[in-house]
Amino acid sequence: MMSASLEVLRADITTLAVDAIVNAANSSLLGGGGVDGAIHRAAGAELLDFCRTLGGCETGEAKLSPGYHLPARYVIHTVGPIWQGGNSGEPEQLAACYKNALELAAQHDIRSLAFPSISTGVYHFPADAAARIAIDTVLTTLAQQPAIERVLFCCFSEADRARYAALLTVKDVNKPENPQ
Ligand code: AR6
Repeated sequence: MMSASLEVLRADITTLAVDAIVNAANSSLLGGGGVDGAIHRAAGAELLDFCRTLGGCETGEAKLSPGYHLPARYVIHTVGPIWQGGNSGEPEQLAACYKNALELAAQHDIRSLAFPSISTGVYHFPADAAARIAIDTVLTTLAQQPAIERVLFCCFSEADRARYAALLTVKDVNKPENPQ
C-alpha cells in the first residue's frame, strides 16, 4: 500500500526545500532554458562543473548531482522526450523519466522530491497527457518504493496546477492513508 503524500503546488521549483528537485534537462546536461536554466542559475556555477563530469543523459534516464546553492540537497536530472506526434515512444519515455527519477531517489535515501512538468515546455508534450502520465507513473512506482514519503508536482502556471489538482482529486490518492 502506498503511504507517500502527493501534493500539487504552483511555485518556482528552485525555491523548494525538499531533498531533491527534478530537472527537465536536455541530453547534454549542460544547461538550457526553462526550468533547466532556472535551476542552473539558482544552484550556481558548481552545478555546471559537476554536470560536465556526468557524460550526458539519454532520454528517459536520470542522473544525480548535488544541489549546491539550492535549498534542495540534490538535483535529479532527467531528459524528457521531444514531442513528435506521440507515436515515437514519447509516452513511454516520459513515464521512464518519472520512474527512473524515483528509483534513483530511493537509492540515495531521498524521501521528498519535487517534479516539474517534464517535456511540456520547449519539448511540447501536450500538458494534459503529460500530467496523466506523471501521476500514473508516480503512483505505480511509489508502490515499489515505500521509503519515499513526499512527492510534489511543482507547476509553473495556474492552468497546470489546476490540471494536476483535478486529476489527483479524481484519483483520491491521498485517502484514506493520508487524510489532510
Ligand atoms: N519552476 C518550475 N517549473 C518551471 C520553471 C521553474 N522555475 N520554469 C519553467 N517551468 P521546459 P522541457 C516549467 O521548457 O519541455 C530546456 O532548455 C514550464 O512552464 O523547462 O522538458 C532544457 O535544457 C513547463 O511547464 O522543459 C531542454 O533543452 C515545464 O517547466 C528543454 O528545455 C517544462 O518546461 C527541455 O524542455
